[in-house]
Amino acid sequence: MHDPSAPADNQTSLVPRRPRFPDSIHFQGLNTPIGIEASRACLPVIGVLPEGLEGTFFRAVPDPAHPPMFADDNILSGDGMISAFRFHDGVVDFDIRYVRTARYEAENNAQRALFGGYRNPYTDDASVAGIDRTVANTTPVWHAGRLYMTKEDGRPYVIAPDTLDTQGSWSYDGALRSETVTAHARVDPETGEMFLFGYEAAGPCSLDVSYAVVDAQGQLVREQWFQQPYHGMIHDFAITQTHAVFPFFPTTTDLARLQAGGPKWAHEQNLECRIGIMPRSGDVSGIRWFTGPKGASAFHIMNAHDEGDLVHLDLFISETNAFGFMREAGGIHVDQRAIRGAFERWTFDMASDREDFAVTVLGPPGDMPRIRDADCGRAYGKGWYLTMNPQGGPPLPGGPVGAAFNALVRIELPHGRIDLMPLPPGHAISEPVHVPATQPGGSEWLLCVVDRAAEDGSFKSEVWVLDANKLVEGPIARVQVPLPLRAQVHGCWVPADQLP
Ligand code: V55
Ligand code: FE
Repeated sequence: MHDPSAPADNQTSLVPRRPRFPDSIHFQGLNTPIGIEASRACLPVIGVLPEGLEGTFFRAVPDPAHPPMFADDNILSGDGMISAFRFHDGVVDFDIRYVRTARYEAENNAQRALFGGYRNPYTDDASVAGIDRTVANTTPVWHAGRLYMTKEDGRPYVIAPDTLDTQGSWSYDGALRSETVTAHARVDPETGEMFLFGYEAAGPCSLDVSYAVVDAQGQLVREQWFQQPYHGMIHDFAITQTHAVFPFFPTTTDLARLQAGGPKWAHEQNLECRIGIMPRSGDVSGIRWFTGPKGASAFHIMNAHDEGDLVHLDLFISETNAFGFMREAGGIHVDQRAIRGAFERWTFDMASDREDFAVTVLGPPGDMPRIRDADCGRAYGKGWYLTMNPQGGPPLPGGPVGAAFNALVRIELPHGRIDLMPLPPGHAISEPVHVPATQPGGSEWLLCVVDRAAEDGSFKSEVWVLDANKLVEGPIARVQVPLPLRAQVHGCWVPADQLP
């Protein structure tokens, strides 16, 4: 009798049992899925690790454990992995693990993707309805002795810093009402308080934004909600010593579009940006709204600070959204390399009732800024960020916009010297973490992953140790990593004396 399930000929038995990863920039180059959990002590080091560099560099990468349900999926959907580079006693130990989110566990049990499009629950397999769909892939956050992995579409997961075991989703013992928490928490260096917000706090496409404060002991002490002016994405925010600053850029979502299976975000070039500023310890009813240029976009803020009645906000602006898939969903078709931008200071006068603000250019375009943690919310003298050096050859394919940065900037502020550390062609650099000096006048360092394309198309990854004030001298030490590391989202440095 004919068996309909039998292969028709030998050919069909060669068809892969699983779908493949899609043929797009989100799964190629530095974005090639790796999915290897590993531990390795005493990585090879070229050069000499500086004395006093004791602590752990944690980093977050998205790395999809299964081929996605849809071919137009993007890198921001990848399962969160956390890695640790543990610097101690002149050696570096390395671990990398998946975050065991509820979503990771469900898909791991099924051995296939069950969650659908990027931040679109209406495209999920019916079997996972109601299961937390965050992938916790954006920033490792350290506060009050707790390590979190965060993503702006859900609540954080708590991770054991020594083993990288996932300890579960975190809601401050049930005190947190918001369904979402930003990946860009801000910690006041003097009070130790952590400031959080979450947009879509009441669920996908809700206009509710939460604003919360966690005290230095790790207790949630305050949470208030306000309404955002439109369904915009809010990736980062800022605090000063007296204000909280919420910038909204016109990349918007739409419930009907999601229900029809469409994309989460579309950039709207004709919509203005809006900036809400309130006393950071005050009531959300005290929020003041300012209006900025149409179609402008920013993901990351370097810092903010007060100067009398003025609030300065230093951020990386581009004239449209830097993510191709968010532009294209909004019908905007421009070449990635043609998009103009700058590192700008936006200055808001809280004493006047004007809706506009002053703009000053501080430096060349870029993103992925770092400051000394001790400078958060204060007037500050320097910062670091990544940029694109046009003389550095074609950028390596990788990261969410499809082109990896190839140079590091040190800038003295507000209008001081700018140093550039360009990488040789075929190299990519990830956002640095900053390691403060351990004694007054001592050296401060930057640690960052540098990826190099090999001739066979594979990648070699290293952690570079740089003197934060002598970038031109290049790396003091290069730590060789046994695996290619995917493009980093964000990282953090935890000094050894704070670790268990
Ligand atoms: C960003 C990253 C995300 C995300 C939304 O860098 C925005 C911006 C890694 O996840 O979901
Ligand atoms: Fe970010």
